Amino acid sequence: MDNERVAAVLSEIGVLLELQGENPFKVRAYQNAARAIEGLAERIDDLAREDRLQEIPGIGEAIAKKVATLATTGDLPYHRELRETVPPGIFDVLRVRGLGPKKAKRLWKELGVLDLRSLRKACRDDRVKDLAGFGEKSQRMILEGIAFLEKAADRSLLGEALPLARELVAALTECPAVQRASLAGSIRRGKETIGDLDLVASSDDPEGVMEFFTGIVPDAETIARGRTKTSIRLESGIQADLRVVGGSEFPACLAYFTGSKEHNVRVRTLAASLGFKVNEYGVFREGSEKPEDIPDEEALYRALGLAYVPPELREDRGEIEAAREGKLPVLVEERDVKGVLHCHSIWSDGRASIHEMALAAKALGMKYLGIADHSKAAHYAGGLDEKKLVLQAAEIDAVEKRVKGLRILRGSEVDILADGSLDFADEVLAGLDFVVASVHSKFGMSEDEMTARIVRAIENPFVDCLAHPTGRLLLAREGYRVNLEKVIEAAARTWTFLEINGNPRRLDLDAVWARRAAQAEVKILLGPDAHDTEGLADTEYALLTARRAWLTKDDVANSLPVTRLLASLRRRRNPEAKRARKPRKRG
Ligand code: DGT
Ligand code: CA
Ligand code: CA
Ligand code: ZN
Repeated sequence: MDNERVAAVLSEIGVLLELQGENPFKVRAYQNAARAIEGLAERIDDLAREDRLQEIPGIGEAIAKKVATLATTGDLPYHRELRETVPPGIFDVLRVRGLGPKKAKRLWKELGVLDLRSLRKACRDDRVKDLAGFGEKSQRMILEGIAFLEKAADRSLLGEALPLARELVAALTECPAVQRASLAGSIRRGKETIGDLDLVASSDDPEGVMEFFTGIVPDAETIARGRTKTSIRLESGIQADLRVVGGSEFPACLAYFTGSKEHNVRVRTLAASLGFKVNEYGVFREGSEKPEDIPDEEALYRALGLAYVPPELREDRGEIEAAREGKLPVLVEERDVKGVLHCHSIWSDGRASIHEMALAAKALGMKYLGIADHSKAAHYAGGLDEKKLVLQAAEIDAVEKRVKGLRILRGSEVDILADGSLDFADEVLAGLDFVVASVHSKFGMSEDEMTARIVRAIENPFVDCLAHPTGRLLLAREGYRVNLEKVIEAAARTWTFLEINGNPRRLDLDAVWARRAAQAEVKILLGPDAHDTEGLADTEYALLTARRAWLTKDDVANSLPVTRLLASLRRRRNPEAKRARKPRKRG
């Protein structure tokens, strides 16, 4: 069993013990063990085999025994038995924002809440508000939380779905009966969550393609099979729809099934006003059965007097007007991104050494890598204190000498404390190349308090970037309440970057807010928030979100070469330069 799975089981044991009202020390022991294993560089089953589990800090004899069983057999009877003592639906209840084990236990024992259904009923019957520790407001928030979860239930993360979808397209391309194949739907538009995967292919032998598709992955279940459309369900539960058309129909079909629905409606309306009909089979002059000659999507847009609209923009947010006037932005591209900041290492909760991260960044063609491990307040993530920060600097210098052609920048992901002050003194921050600041605690503040807290942090001249500005976790947790307009205003005034965090569970800022920030002349930093070498590739999800936000190369801070990036960071620390700043109007 891998470290992540073992850690998940231990953390669930902690929750189960808490639901049972076990003593807090025992609960905490399991939580700490889970975190320790999550942050481990070595494989847990190796440690178990070598009988070295007790070398892990925070793991005593009793837990080590259980971990050994779990890691080597993949099963832990103690866990299974514990699980049988609680209603299975309680785990859904725990996913509701604001409900931890203590509250869930009270709802269960005192109101008989067993799952989301009975929880909603208890709220609607007005029974939750009278429970100790709840109230009118929390009853309303619980109802909102349930609605959020239900909406999330049948969607998947882009980061989960995109790799699968690409594998399917690659496999289809190999099929001899397939001429062209492409992603379509929300996955092609780079949307942050995906309802299902849409694929489009062209062929003279649709039956052959469908036959191939139903067997494309061993464990897929065929939901529906037809001549033009076949749907399968992948092992992960994600559904994939494939449409197959003849070669000349491919571009229109691709455009149609790329959507969005709202974009398509606008395209069809425009087409009608020009005397055309557009559908999934082609572009037709009014009254004619014969399709226009449309070799690709570019030609389709051209036929309607439009510049080519990249899929990420097809949301009916002004792209049709811009395409007509030739004012579409030149979207930022992968090759524009010169390097990344906001990466973690084994110094805090990352799983790779600085050297490993550096080699991986270089292999990806990056010119610089920013190490921003957590600060001391983030003890759950093994945050660094001032002393360790100094030691880390020495290692960074040493690694930089070994890895030619890559600058390694010294940074910190410093916690924003409850009052908006920072976890490190200004003198400490001043010694770093860059600083990203973020909120990791006290999510329950009022909007005014949270906004004041974040704005104060942004106003610190050593804070270069606000990381994951809303704290949301897609499909799992809404962000904290914060007035983003005021955050953007403060960032613009102080030359502070705002991040699009590329972790597939975050994508924070989202495309709509990132666009508003850029319109206010705030530079956006694409941050992978990588915790291992593979995490560096999450920069791509931040990039897709940036493109959905209409961002150009100039809007993106890490499209700058390292010397100019560093110069720009130094400038914002200098109050003279800041005062001299003149607003520049966007063209
Ligand atoms: P999703 O799957 O919820 O993440 O979002 P989409 O955009 O992939 O939506 P989906 O899978 O229902 O349909 C794929 C595309 O097909 C959609 O973006 C546009 C097109 N489409 C589907 N149904 C309709 C429809 O009723 N009218 C129009 N105009 N287009 C449709
Ligand atoms: Ca879809
Ligand atoms: Ca679909
Ligand atoms: Zn963070």
